[in-house]
Amino acid sequence: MVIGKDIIEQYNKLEIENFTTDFDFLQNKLTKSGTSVTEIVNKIADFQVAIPSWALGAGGTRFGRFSYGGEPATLEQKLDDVGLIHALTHSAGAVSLHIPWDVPSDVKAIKEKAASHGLVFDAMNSNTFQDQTGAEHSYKFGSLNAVNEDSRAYAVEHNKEVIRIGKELGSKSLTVWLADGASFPGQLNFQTALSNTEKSLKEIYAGMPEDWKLFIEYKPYEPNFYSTTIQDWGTSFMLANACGERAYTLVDLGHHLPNTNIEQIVATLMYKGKLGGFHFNDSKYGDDDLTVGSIKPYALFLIFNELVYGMENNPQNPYPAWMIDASHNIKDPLEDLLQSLEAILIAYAQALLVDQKALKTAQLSNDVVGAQDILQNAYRTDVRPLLRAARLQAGAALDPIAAYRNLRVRENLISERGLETKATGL
Ligand SMILES: [Mn+2]
Repeated sequence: MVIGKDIIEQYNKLEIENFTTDFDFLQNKLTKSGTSVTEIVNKIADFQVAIPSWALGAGGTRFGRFSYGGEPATLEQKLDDVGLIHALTHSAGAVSLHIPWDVPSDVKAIKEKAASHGLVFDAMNSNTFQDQTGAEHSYKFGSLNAVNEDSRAYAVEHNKEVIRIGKELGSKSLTVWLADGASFPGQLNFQTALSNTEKSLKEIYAGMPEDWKLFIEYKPYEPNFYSTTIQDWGTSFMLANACGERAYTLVDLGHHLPNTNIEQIVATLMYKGKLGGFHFNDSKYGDDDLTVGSIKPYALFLIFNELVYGMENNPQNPYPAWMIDASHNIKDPLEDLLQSLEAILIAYAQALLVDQKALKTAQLSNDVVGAQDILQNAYRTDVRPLLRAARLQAGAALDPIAAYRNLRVRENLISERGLETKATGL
């Protein structure tokens, strides 16, 4: 199924009157306070978030998985699904592949398919957290940190293979997330594990083309429940520094212990020029991988406030790679992604509304009340008309979920692909 611009235009006609009323009201209000609405709308329209290839089917927990009809069974179909999301939102212009779940059999055809939907290939993701059928060495007791030299070499070689595939597709970065760690005290020597990981990452880094970046993801626990070798941003930062200039830390929102001040981590990394990538999701307790903005939208806004500040004030930091990293256990995966994109752009737009000059003045005079008011004035602004304006000018849907439902996209996908399909890797 492909959604043409003409069809979206028809749906937009149904909502244009309400949109215009809301937009005019907000535009007047913002213009009076000296905000350039056009500039903000353009920034929202430019903001593109990568969709990972594993997010298009139903996810699951260790208790099981409830499949969703019409799931994409092939890489081509996964690209088609991202294409649908991009057509409706104009904010999902990239896809992030997972190897070995998405090894392209015909690179040229895959590149053409992606281009036909206006998609580029963002960061490649390697997988050394599970053994594949016929694997010569096991990752059961670790991969880049393993005491077994063969497992380590095997994991490094896999990452080099991911780089080779990514190069053919036009990707420019590799994300490494490791499950490596220990489930019990005494199981491994922390220092040896860290030193092995550093050596392995350096080998991978040396295997990257000159114009590639390495993103090192961290996570405090799970699947190992006693220790994770790359447990926090500090460990990732240290390893990135050991690798070199083009190695960076990647922040995944769900990879923190409860109540961690993630916005401060973002600020610290951008100050040091080392925030390379960002994975969006939301959580109540742990790495819950829920819809972005569904549990802690204010925290998301505060994080975006630091991201916006960093993008404007830290030329030493590269423009971060954005990706949604969530699991859709009970929602239609595509609707879940549409909701997540909306939440990301709302937080971004609100952060763009923060009066940075006034905030600085308040901070310099220790006006604590004033500083809080400045942030919350932005947070409490209903910025949704700005998102709609950005979509309207790009030929996307004013209300993506309404359009998705009206066009009966899921029903169409089920009739094309059947009820029993299963996305690879899930
Ligand atoms: Mn992640």
